[in-house]
Amino acid sequence: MSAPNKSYDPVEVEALKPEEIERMRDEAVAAIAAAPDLKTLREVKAAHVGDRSPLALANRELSALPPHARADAGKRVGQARGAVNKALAARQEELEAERDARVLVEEAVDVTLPYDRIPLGARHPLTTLADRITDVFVAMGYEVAEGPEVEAEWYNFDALNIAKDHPARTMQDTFFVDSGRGDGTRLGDGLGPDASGDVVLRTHTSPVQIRSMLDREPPVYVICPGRVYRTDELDATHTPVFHQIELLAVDEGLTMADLKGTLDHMVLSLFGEGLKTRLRPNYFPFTEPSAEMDMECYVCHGASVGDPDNPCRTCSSEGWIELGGCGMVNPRVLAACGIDADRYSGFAFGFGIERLLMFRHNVEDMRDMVEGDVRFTRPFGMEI
Ligand code: FA5
Repeated sequence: MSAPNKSYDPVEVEALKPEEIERMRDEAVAAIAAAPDLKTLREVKAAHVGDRSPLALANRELSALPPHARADAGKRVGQARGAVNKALAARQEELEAERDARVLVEEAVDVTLPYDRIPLGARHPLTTLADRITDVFVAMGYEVAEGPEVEAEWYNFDALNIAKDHPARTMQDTFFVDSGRGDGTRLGDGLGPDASGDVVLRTHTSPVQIRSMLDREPPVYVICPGRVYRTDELDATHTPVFHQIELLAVDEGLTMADLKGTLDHMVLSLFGEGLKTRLRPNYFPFTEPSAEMDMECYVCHGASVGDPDNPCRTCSSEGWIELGGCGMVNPRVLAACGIDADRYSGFAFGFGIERLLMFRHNVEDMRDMVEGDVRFTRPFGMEI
């Protein structure tokens, strides 16, 4: 058996000659240093560090060497590759820093320049608040119902058990719509099941209850947001055009307890947990019994009552905030809509959105809501 060939000269492998390795290294380092941008550097990397690069090929030649010569040559190739990788990483960092600095300059925004855009519009806070309340009930399975703002007297008053001589039916409270015919005929003639009468700008959203019951078979669960009109002067707490939201539920076996539970759920959804509600006796012709709904003041929780040192602006130190009217639907109203009042009962409530917006968002003057000044609406953003 012949002895290992210790006289084998590694320089005979062309690619592994020391000067050849140095040349490859220097060429690679020079190309890296000359790369003007990251794209070129990527190409240089592929050419000098990639699988087919001269140093990678030289590395593969190592296995052709006898073991004793391999260590030296391997060290040289390894050092050369290390130097190239180091140069590559340094140049990469340098070029990235240059790019970042350039982007910062090129994409700089001068925030001191004058504002030259038309500000984006936003939904009116009354709309977003009405939508939020509506959503609370839609999530419970209620259907949204709407009706006309120009309404026949029958729907606005008669069907709701509001007597012909009720003060709300006078021109002091209600906007009547002229027939324009000049012959004394009334626009509402023929409108509504037994209708003869005038046409009015609806004074509340309650006529939508009537339309909903006439349009559907019970059970009826509707939520009715809408615009209403009254001959009130515009001042800090009144506007002649305002918004209400009405709720109506008609089903078998509904009681005041269902009304109270529904009210509690609404207050929880709009103001958070732990607030009490209460019902105070009241009178509405279309509900019997009727009540005013109050909620505990969500700011002072009643702590301001009798404490002149800590007055509460939200509830005027009353401890309670009045929400609106409610009650069990008067059986006469059910009957006017063809619903069997012995089998079905219902509850309803209605309240003003402007008033709710005032105490929920500390708006002090209702006129701000109607003047259309974006400085009022903008802080509400697109949310409520
Ligand atoms: C009604 O309009 C009843 N339809 C509510 C109702 C529905 C009771 C269902 C029972 C069952 P009232 O007239 O109180 O009720 O008006 C309700 C709310 O409208 C008031 O609480 C108030 O917040 C608001 N409101 C009344 N007039 C104005 C006004 N001029 N400007 C702004 N909001 C008003």
